[in-house]
Amino acid sequence: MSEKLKKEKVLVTSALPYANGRIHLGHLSGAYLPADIYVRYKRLKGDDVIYICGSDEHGVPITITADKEKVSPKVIIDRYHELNKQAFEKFGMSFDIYSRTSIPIHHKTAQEFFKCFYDRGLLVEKKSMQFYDPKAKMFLPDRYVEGTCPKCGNEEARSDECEKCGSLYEPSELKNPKSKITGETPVLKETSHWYFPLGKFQERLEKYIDEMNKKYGWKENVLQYCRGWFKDGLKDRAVTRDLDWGVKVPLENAEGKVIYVWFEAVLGYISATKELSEKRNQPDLWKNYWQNPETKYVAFIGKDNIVFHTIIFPAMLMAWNDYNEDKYILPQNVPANEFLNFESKKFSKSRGWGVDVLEFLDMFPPDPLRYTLAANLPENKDTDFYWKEFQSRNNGELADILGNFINRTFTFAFKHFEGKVPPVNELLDIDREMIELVKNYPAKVGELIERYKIKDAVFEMMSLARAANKYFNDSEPWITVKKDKNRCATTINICLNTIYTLAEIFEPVIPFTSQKIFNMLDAERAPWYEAGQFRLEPGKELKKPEILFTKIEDKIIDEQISKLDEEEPVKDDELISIDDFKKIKLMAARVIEAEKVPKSDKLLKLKLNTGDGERQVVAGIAKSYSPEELIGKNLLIVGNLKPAKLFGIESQGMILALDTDEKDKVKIVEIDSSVSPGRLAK
Ligand code: B3M
Ligand code: ZN
Repeated sequence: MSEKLKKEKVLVTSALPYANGRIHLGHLSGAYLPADIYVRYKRLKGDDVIYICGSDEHGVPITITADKEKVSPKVIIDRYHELNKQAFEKFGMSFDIYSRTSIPIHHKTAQEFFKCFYDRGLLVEKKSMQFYDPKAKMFLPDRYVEGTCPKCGNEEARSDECEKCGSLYEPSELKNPKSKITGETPVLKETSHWYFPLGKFQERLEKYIDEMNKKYGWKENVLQYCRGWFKDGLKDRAVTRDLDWGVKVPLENAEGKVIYVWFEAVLGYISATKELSEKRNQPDLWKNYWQNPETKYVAFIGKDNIVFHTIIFPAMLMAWNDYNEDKYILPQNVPANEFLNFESKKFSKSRGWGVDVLEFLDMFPPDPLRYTLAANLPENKDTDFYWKEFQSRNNGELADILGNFINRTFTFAFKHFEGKVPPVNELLDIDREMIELVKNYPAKVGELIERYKIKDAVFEMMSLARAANKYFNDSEPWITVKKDKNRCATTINICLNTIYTLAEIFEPVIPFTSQKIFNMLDAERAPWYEAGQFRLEPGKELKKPEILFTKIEDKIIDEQISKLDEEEPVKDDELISIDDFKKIKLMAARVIEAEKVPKSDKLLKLKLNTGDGERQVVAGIAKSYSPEELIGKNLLIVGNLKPAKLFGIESQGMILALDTDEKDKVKIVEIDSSVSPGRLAK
């Protein structure tokens, strides 16, 4: 049997989304749609696949949402688990199970791992200083504290992790910490936690990733990320938290402590598979995948989850395998995607930017969305969802290329061949070329999907539809039908068989439409690699064609775009009092000198006339203005800001500038040149 036809045992997981909000299009492009396409292809290929997902229902993201709404975490997880499950279903995600981490099986599994490591003396108990909010009377884990990242200066860094530069640090290293509950500056107070000695696994992890990469080709973005971690050296990681929502630490004297959400969430993949085994009444099912060295395990995630899937989870499994007879397999590949933005900006729930999946699917069918997202997956760099692109992919590609080809072929078959597959007669070169082309497509597309080049695979799928239209045009059946009906029959036979192949290779991307096409052909799906071999017998009756794609009018898209311009609502907790505002001294200042700050591409050093004298201000506007064009301009500045050092240069104020649609570009607030420097805003 050739390599590609060998049946594989495949375990696929997609990151477990937090059940604290609705999933949006960005989530789909990161960890879900690519996995679903991969899984659907693998199933058609005949591989033995299970596909696992579920809600991540513990951790601070959940408790924060619950606190905000003043309800229990249970209310939040029940609500969003249901909503997200529905959204995935409507979108056509073909999970074998969509489980949740609040179920008893999961708690038991996570506690077993913890207990095993604890009993073998692997976990180290350490006292440490953690942020404590004296007003709220509680330890503040992770995201309850915000401050400035000690590594990159990001002002919205979490207590132990910076999303911007990806570094992890001790809470005590965070600068200017603030409690998210009370807004107070928290104090550091002693507590004790158990630590997993990640450093002990560094050598083995490096070897594991290296081997997997050599054998299976890991993505460059993933490798880069891991190398960065190894270079810094892996450190002990606390695997417990002071919190009461989560999986309880299974030890005496551990009241008020739960297992760190990441340490148990990754095990959620295993517990979900156990739940599936129970549901299917096959108790050993999960072991057949997780503890079977023949299994190929692929973990689909977004880029912010890389370290947990390539380093922490594998280290946990290695540790388990060191002490137990029943050994787990490790991920064979972790094809993490970058992010999808929405109309050039990050998705943001709080700012109301972006569309969630259920909202989208209330307006449009799933397949055009699946196709648009798949054709533009952030595989190597961040990409964007644009309404206009969605429209043109639907109208110009799905409807005009794929839909049109199918439609005109069916119209011919019904009008001139009684709705039956006509016979093949003498073949000309043009026919032979088309037959050959079609035959090779499943392999071409399949190989790309195998290598996680899904975007390229989608491009190839549409190329076959393009080639099919060209074949139809070049064969001129509207002429041959009058002059040489045998010739016309051959053309239509080849077109119908091409439709069969299209229905199959497009199935992973547009499954709902693919099903309709198979219905129209009144045919069953073939094994993937046979889908290009002309399988429709002459004489076979066809079913009446259905509408496959509906064009989306400009009006509908313009409506969506105009919604974007609506003002973002200011929420209650963002309002400030007039007294707060009065604290800020806004004043006019004129630029007298300007120069670039060496080694920085963002900063300019300005000397300003402020009426009462001169001041030096460092401003992040170098990407928008040259030093020369600023001289003489009258600006608005914050005049009573505490001086700060930027790149070692003192800055005695802040220039006001507005953001623009272009990344890194701002517009300074200029004021009338007749206003003298030093004038105050009232
Ligand atoms: N819930 C983070 C996220 O939703 C986290 C993933 C868990 S995967 C085990 O992005
Ligand atoms: Zn940072």
